Amino acid sequence: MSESTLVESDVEVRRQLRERLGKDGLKIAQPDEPPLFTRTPESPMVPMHWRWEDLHAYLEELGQVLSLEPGGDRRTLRLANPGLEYGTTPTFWASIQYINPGEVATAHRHTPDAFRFIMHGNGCTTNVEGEKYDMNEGDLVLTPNWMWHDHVHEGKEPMIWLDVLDVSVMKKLHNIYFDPYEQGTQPVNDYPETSWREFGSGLMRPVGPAPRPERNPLLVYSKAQADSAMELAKGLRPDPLDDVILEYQNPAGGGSALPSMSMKSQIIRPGFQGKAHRHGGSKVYYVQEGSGTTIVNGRRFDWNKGDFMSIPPWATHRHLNEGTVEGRLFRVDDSPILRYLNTYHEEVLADASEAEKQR
Ligand code: GTQ
Ligand code: FE2
Repeated sequence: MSESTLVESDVEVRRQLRERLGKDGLKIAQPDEPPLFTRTPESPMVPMHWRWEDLHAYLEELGQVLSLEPGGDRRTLRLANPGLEYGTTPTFWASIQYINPGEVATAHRHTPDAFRFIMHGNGCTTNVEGEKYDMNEGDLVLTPNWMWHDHVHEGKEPMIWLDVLDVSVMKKLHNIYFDPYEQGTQPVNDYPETSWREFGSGLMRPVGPAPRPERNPLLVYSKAQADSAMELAKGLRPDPLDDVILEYQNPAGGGSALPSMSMKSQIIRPGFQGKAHRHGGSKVYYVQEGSGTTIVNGRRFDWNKGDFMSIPPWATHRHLNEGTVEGRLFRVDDSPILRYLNTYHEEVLADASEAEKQR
């Protein structure tokens, strides 16, 4: 028998086995399946760049035409990846929430961890289990899983913020739980902003045993503190990949602020030419201020204030700034999950030209 006949008969044998085995809930590998064990990660997620001018126009429209009540009492514009069936990345949904003055996003709790990074406006408060926090531009507020939360807008202008939930991975794990609260909103504790008053300095903490790191005791990170930390970091040796970069840390133990999500602040200064690199996991960037450029798999994203970008797993990318103003990026990535699984890998490329060829 010739080799090609052998191969053809193998294909036929496997096809016939597929029929029979399938009825018993069994499978064997088929030749037409895409390979699972690729040398390096392959992802159907595509690099994305959303421009603020487009997002803003849609948001203003949604603010007019969508009421809050259906759809879980939230008005959100979700950043979807056309390569994925679900999510902004395999781990997250990043959405932009829009709330009009006087509106109430009613209380509930859910298993996905969430955070908000405030983009525009003021006067809206969020209540996380009785701790009521003002939300001002550039603040980061956490809603760790299963904590009750509601948002009440007492200000005069619409408010816009970024929400990120680790809902793609939670859905994959079939681990979504959700409870609505009996009332619309929660009562406020006698001593509001407790977590902030206890742990917000980042330097001091309440006396007694050290808090356990599993549950971040701090719910809010202020813009002012992040800004001063970033100013200090400008005096450090530039990071060859990310220029100036710091992580929002869990003050108990120093890990990421949430178990699945690492939030970071980055400044790309004029003249910076970052090294091309790739790593496991996915990330989403929000351009907090200024402008710059990120080249992802050979596609050039010239970003400006208010834009969003997403980077797929193992995509080659580098940051640069050919302009005259600093670019300030807020970012979330899922590196804590991969690190927990002892499989976070990063590669810095000496020569990006080959890897950067448009894929
Ligand atoms: O504000 O509680 O974007 O529960 C998605 C789900 C926001 C929220 C989202 C949510 C929220
Ligand atoms: Fe929520």
